[in-house]
Amino acid sequence: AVKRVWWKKSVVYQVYWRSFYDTDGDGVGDLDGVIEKLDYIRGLGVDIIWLNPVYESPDLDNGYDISDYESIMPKAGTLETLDRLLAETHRRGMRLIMDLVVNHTSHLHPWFLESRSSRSNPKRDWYIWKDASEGGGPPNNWRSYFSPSTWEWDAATEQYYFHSFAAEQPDLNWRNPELREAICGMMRRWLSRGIDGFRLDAIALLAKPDGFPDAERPEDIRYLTNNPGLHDFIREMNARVLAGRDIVTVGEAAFVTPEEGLKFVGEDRGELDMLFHFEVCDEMPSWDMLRFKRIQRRWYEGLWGRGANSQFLNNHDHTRQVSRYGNDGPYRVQSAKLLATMLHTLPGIPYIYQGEEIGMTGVRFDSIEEYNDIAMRNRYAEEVAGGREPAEVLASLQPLSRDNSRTPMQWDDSREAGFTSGTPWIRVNPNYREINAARDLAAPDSIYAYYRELISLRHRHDVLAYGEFEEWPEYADDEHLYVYERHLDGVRWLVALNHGDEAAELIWPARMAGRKLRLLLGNYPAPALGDESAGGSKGEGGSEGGA
Ligand code: TEU
Repeated sequence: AVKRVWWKKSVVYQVYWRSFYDTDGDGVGDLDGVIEKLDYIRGLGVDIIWLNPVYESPDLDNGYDISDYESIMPKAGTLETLDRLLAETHRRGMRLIMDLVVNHTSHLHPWFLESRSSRSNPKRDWYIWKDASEGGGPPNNWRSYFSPSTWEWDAATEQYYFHSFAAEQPDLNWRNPELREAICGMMRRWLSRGIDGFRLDAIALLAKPDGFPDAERPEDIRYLTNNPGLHDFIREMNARVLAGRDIVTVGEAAFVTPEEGLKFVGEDRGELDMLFHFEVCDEMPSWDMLRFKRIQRRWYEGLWGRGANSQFLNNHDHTRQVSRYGNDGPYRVQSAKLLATMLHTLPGIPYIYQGEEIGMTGVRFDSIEEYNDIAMRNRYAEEVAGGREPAEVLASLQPLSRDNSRTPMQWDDSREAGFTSGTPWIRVNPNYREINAARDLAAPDSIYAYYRELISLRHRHDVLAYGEFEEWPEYADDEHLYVYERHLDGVRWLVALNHGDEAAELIWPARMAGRKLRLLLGNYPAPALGDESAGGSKGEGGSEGGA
């Protein structure tokens, strides 16, 4: 049976605070802004807030380059502001988990400044240093996520240091026990402050292979992830920090299969509670119904009853779902509701990325200068340096640029969408006059209202959190229709989704004859359900239901 625990009935809302709400007019969102908007978040019925990194940082990768784990970046606020945000979140019956980046630090972190100061410094081994290869170049041929090589030359001590991301983000050496204790101590102090858990950044990268052998195909960077020893580190972190507490943890685990995913979240593993896998976001650039169904089947079979999964299609690293996987044109509202229905009724805990609940869309800026994302800017520079036509490089990088999701939250149709009284750090999406929270809050059939209803259904009924998942075989190979049931203790909910551009009729299978159906929620005017399936008692909790 599926283990029952509070966070499985929860919905998580991700706050990318720098783009959420600016209260001091510097053009960057801040923690006071998050506090001011807590009622808006609570209005959805959200249970948990995931806050992107707010720690002291030079901000080259928007906070994912930490230079002090135990102070707050001034543009976000202070430790006092954070404590107030925590108290105000708890007062509203919500919890807050912090994003934690322990695979690497900023190159300006004091630990790294010491480590790079000399080969004999006590913290030298807190990072990964290697001599040049025979030919004088980098120790191996690996690419990093954000640059052509994972190795950066340090002239002062004449060695290379390792970085999975930008050169300004040196990887920590998790083989070093002192380093591990320093991280665990810091995590314990954050938990003592009252936070409710962590989102663990790039957690699948902590272990590196012995000897850093060359890769067959350097461009396929999965060699950075899931190396031997990884789970020893996570199990040790659990034993020394996480175990026995009323907290929740979610690990970002790129390039994992369901079998590997179970190692992170298996209830008998003593590691993490749930994970983000990226089979969709990393490996399905545009909507592919059949592929998505296969992915969902594999993860259900791999995890259900043994560990928890998340459900999401966008976040601060992936472009807006209604643009990438839906329709952000004339059918934007229906499409946003369709994607939400799917994410909130498939097995797993739903994560809402700020702005998704009002159907915010991706963006197309005119020049590379208007983009902020270090990953995109580094790649643009690399491709242009390699001789590709700049306009063509820009066009190729725009659809999946992380900045698509990082434009400011669109609060209303006043200047800068009500996000700031100053100049925003990144341009507001020009469609804010039509797409904004004020408009959705005023409209009973808005996307925001629909999300609130979906979340309420999850809270009022156990079937979404704990019910089995069963596709209708008649539609298993349908390219447009996704039809499945969730069932628990006699309650059966039918979800019928049409991802296609054409209207479609749901053929009622003979095996379902006599089954009564009652519409719970739909992104269209309540249909005249055929007489063979209509009927059923009005009101909540009937034995049949359908979204
Ligand atoms: O992202 C990690 C990362 O870039 C990959 O795991 C990628 O996100 C995954 O394959 C899905 O596409 C995290 C943060 O979310 C990101 O914002 C940071 O830039 C990065 O780590 C470095 O800290």
